[in-house]
Amino acid sequence: PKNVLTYGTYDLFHVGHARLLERASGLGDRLFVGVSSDSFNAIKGKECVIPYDDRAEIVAALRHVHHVFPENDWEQKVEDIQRYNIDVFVMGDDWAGKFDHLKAHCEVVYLPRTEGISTTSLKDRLYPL
Ligand code: C2G
Repeated sequence: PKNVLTYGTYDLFHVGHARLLERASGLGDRLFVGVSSDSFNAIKGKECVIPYDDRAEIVAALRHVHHVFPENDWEQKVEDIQRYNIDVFVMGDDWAGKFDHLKAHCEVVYLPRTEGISTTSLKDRLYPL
């Protein structure tokens, strides 16, 4: 089976996330998702609304997702690629080029983001500035 890997915070889960995961899953047979831990989000400078356990549970409930695990730092991707025998690494194209070094280990694919939706825009709808 062809294994696909992606990572994300997946805070306030929305259609942009769903469409990314659906397309990523279409690139193979099993989709593995590293969901950013709360501590890693602090390192990324992202303030999360929803705690890791809930974000991970939502992603794990998706039909297209085979396995969810925590992403704790920037350094674990090669290890994850090896552990899960990954064939394709996928990210939205806001990351275009940033993970090309992983081409030494697997295919690297950047998919177009879904326009007009983001966690930040959802927050702004709740609390207009
Ligand atoms: N995404 C998308 N369209 C949007 C918003 C997000 O396609 N409108 C994609 C992003 O490109 C990413 C995934 O959905 O591939 C998850 O987005 P985030 O939760 O914002 O992920 P991020 O914080 O960028 O974490 O080590 C990698 C990082 O953990 C990625």
